[in-house]
Amino acid sequence: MMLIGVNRSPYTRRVAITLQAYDVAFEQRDLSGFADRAEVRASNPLGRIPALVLDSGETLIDSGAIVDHLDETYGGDRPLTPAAGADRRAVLKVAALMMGACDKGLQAAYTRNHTPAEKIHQPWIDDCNAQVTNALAAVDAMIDPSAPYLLLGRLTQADIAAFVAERLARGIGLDTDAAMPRLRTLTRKLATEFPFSSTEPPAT
Ligand SMILES: N[C@@H](CCC(=O)N[C@@H](CS)C(=O)NCC(=O)O)C(=O)O
Repeated sequence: MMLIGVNRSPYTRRVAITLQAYDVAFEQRDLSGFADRAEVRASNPLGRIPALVLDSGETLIDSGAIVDHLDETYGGDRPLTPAAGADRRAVLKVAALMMGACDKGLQAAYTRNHTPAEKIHQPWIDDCNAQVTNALAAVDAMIDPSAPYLLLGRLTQADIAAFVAERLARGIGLDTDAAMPRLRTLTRKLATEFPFSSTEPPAT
């Protein structure tokens, strides 16, 4: 199995953490959606990372679809996304909030990085960043500081999505220690666990 993408990408790292959590062997090609356009587009016509090439040769795209496949294939009776019911809805809601926060944070960053300076519309960037902040604050408010994980007393896709979103938020300058202290405490703890520590991207 080959994971295409760099772990700097919250979407790629979400998949890498999931593979490690399930103890699935995989190789990784550290390709970036922007620096390695042609190679990424050869795996995903949309030109985005991550893609996951299965041993059968089939290629999956989009982190949500990929983790869904991994949950189904390797999750057994305790998948990282519960199979049904209220627990499933709760995990999917946190994942949607957190991956949506990643989308908004990256929209702001792409606007800054890919738009001529005179065309940058700061209110749009501010609004994206406000959406990131609100989503993270909503998840922060769900956290019981005495619980080991965000939901269900065990590691789920909610923790993985919250981890990558909080990391992205810090990367774009949000002070999560001050604004989301419970979430930050959780991500500090998760960072010591193998699926998270082993997927830490190199410092740039
Ligand atoms: N919804 C997608 C988003 C993937 C995504 O936006 N990846 C970024 C890297 S962080 C990318 O490849 N961007 C290049 C582009 O959009 O052209 C997922 O969950 O996998």
